[in-house]
Amino acid sequence: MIRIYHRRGAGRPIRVVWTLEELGAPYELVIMTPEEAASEEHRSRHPLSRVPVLEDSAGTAFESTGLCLHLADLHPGAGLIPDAGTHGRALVYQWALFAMTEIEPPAIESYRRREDHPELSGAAAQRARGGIDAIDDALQGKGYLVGDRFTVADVVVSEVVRIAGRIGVFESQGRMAEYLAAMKARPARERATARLA
Ligand SMILES: N[C@@H](CCC(=O)N[C@@H](CS)C(=O)NCC(=O)O)C(=O)O
Repeated sequence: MIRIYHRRGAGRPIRVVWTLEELGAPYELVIMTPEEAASEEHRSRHPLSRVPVLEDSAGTAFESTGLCLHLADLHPGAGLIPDAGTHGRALVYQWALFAMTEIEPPAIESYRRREDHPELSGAAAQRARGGIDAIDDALQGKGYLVGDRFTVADVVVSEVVRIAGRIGVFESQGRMAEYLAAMKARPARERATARLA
């Protein structure tokens, strides 16, 4: 049985729990207090004491996007990820890693520096918005990022962009607002939200 470690209020574990819900795979969710997340026990699961962490009979693993990709791979029949070696698979890697490197870090930097260094914060927000604009362009005429079906890239990208919106780095409108609303309304995401509450 897969076990996912979450800390109440943490924004990234939903990526993994949503993926599990899309797959219909059984899992156990451990919701830790801040003290439990900071404990030596949790540090043995994650060297920086972060969440999410996945644990199964083989051991522990961390990094939300890596976990989503891994879970999709465990259930190839579910169609959440194209076959390894295909162009579709390359695009899933492309967008998931693009969100994690080109959008999430500058968005978080912008939020953290907003008071002590507004100029740096503004420049970082600009970088994050550039990445979000690229996603917006890729969604032109499409409901999903890769091909014509929902993939794990949509989980990662929509959650990263949603966090950027929540922390005030950009305001979603038009196509991006519609995309985020459609992703949020997926029954599997709603179940994930309810489990994490
Ligand atoms: N890149 C990591 C980031 C994990 C992360 O920073 N998680 C936050 C919660 S959303 C956390 O555990 N923060 C605790 C801390 O920074 O001490 C991932 O995507 O899994």
